[in-house]
Amino acid sequence: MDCQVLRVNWDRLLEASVCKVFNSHHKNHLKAEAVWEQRGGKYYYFSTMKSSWNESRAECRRKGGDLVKINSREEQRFLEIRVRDKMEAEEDKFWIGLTDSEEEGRWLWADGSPLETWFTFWGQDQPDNDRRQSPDGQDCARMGMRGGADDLKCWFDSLCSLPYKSICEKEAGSGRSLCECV
Ligand SMILES: [Ca+2]
Ligand SMILES: [Ca+2]
Repeated sequence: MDCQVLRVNWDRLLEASVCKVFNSHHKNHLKAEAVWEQRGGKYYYFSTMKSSWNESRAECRRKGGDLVKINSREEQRFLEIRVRDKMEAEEDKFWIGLTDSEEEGRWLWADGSPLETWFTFWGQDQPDNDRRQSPDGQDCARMGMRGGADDLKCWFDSLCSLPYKSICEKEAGSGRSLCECV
């Protein structure tokens, strides 16, 4: 075998190994991606793990997203229906990326943008910063009405430290790779 042939064979072997690793990684990636639901330009992940608002947010970020920010009535409608299907009890609501923990009454989305007062879906008499559970009041928002929400209004301010399910969101396309080896 001359040097040229050996080199070609070596290159092919190397390429095959690299592709094998790459493809296996890619398959795992696609598998992980499969639990995210795609809608419009976004992916949503409905976590069944219950944790505090802060922990839920950290978990969304570890997954490459953040707690959901709701930008349109259509998005609210989609989420309201999905959450309704997933709720197992009336209090089984899902954290969303909305908090007034920095300053009482000033609601911010997780990305720091303010909640527009004309674009809210608070449930009846919410937010009420109810202090019965804790003197801290209620500074984090959950959503969901098991029986369906009147005019999509199903946000509730709740005690941030309580463990609940959550909705993560990320941009479609983020963290994805294309395999060109096969
Ligand atoms: Ca509050
Ligand atoms: Ca409340």
